[in-house]
Amino acid sequence: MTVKSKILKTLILGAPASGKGTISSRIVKKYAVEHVSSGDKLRDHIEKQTELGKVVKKYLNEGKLVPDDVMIKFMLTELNKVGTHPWLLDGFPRTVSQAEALWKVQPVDIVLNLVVPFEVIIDRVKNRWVHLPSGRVYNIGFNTPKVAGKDDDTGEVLVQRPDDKPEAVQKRLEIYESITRPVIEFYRKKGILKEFEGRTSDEIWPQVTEYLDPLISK
Ligand code: G5P
Ligand code: MG
Repeated sequence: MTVKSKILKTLILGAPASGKGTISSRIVKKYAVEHVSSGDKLRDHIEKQTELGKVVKKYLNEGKLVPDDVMIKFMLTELNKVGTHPWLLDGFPRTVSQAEALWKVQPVDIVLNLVVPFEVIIDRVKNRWVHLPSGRVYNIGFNTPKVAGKDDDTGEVLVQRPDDKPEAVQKRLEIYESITRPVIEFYRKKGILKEFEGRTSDEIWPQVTEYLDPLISK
């Protein structure tokens, strides 16, 4: 059942492939919030070969961060488009400068941080398949598509992400450790951080609902 949300502005943080997209899609199904994923939006621009897509393609393919000035301008514009509807932001902010810029214009209410061991992550990206137009993700053996290589809803083709190649994954995890981890501390100091630990999304999901349920009006 979809219920009306009292939570207006939520962030989901976590290392690359920690399950942010997976947990976000469950949150969206259960609570009335709009999922805004920076990575999905950037991949859509790359696919459509827009001006922004051309600028950011190299960064994504190599697993590097898109420069702050580009990201801040892009994501604050995207959030404005959502207006007053409650949102769940995934993938942004991932530098302290981005977190500060967001805080100035849109202070968030709660921050969910997914804590998944790196060895689990490295194993799982090898089996990831994505439907680019919708951002739906599959993992062979976890949520295997009904027909191999095809999206369950549209039947369109699934692809593997260029940044899921081992060298790009390594780069993303290094960047996460050095540049994104301080963002967790930024929100811990604000007193709005809640952490969820587990090796699978099914282990993490009940913890998330237990935390969110009392914050939601039925
Ligand atoms: P993204 O797109 O934000 P990442 O690296 O943060 O990319 P990613 O890879 O999208 O995060 P996720 O959303 O945390 O991962 O995880 P997911 O997709 O749900 O799950 C990963 C896989 O595991 C899936 O196949 C899923 O089915 C599977 N899975 C989930 N749970 C389980 C489980 O329990 N068991 C198993 N076996 N499988 C499971 O950013 C991409 C790039 O965009 C740029 C950067 O270049 C970045 O590298 N970018 C930014 N640059 C600068 N600033 C920003 N703010 C930027 N935002 C994006
Ligand atoms: Mg994602």
